[in-house]
Amino acid sequence: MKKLLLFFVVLLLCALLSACGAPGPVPEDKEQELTVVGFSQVGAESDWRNANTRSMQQALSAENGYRLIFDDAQQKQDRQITAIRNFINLGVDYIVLAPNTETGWDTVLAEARAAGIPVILVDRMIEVEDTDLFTCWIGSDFRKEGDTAVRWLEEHYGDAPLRIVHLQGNIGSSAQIGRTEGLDAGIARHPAWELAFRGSGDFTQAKGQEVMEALIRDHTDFNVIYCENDNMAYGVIDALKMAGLRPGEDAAIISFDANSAALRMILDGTISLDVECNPLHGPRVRAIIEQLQSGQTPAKFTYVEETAFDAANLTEAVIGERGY
Ligand code: GYE
Repeated sequence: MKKLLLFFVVLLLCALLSACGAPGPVPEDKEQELTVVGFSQVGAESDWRNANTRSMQQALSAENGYRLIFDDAQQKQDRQITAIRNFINLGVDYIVLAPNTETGWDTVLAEARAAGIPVILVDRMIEVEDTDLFTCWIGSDFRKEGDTAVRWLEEHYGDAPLRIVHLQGNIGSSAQIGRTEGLDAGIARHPAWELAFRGSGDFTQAKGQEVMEALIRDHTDFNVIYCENDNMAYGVIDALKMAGLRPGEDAAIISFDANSAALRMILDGTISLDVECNPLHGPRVRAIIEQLQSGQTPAKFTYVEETAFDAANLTEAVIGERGY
């Protein structure tokens, strides 16, 4: 009798569970319909990066027909190489790579090619012997971003003496290389522009603040701070304020990315110029995958449209529409 009762209890439980749609593994046939994408992301060093990750996760969601395998490399190339090898072993349909630095990709990308897995590059560029090692690239023109910042400096200061503090992003990344090249070209054209200091803040707020604090201890003889991203600019601003200096008045702050928090700082005069860098690559990558799936050939290189903001053109509406 006890056994019979137990049998009915188990039966009832099973019926209840299936009625509630208890979570279980995705049925195999459903799973097989999903396009599997391995995404090797640089890290989570900045607001730009986090907005980029969210954009990829939203675009390559299960509802849209994808299974996204996400790997955060914590700004380390060797971790990205390991992630790519894992994706190859898993037999993913596509690999999306946001490369930390430009060089050192030939071997692992040759392995992906040998496995027949297309590699789509986003954000930063790579330098490889054979460009057939990747299917295509989509991202920003970082040199153009640097040139935009320099043009603004020229328009506002002309040939006036400038002592520029330059906080670089992580060395060897396209974003650092292009933005640095732009500034170097400007300095070369203007004998009165001097580099007061140059160092890397690795694109993070904490490092930006640390580098700036160390610098201010000995020198305050600068009037422009060129920060290669917003998060480093936030760190710099905190360091200046703690030292009793007034960002925006004692030194103009130039930044890159144009996150909404930084744009607000343009409205209150803390940041002078923010060159836009668009992180919303998710839908673009999805469109590329759809092109490939329907047998089309996407453009090898696609640069996204970007602008720049200062007090003269920025409005509340721009900030409201931003979403990151
Ligand atoms: O500017 C910075 C991020 O590669 C464009 O990386 C990206 C840069 C971006 O950490 O905030």
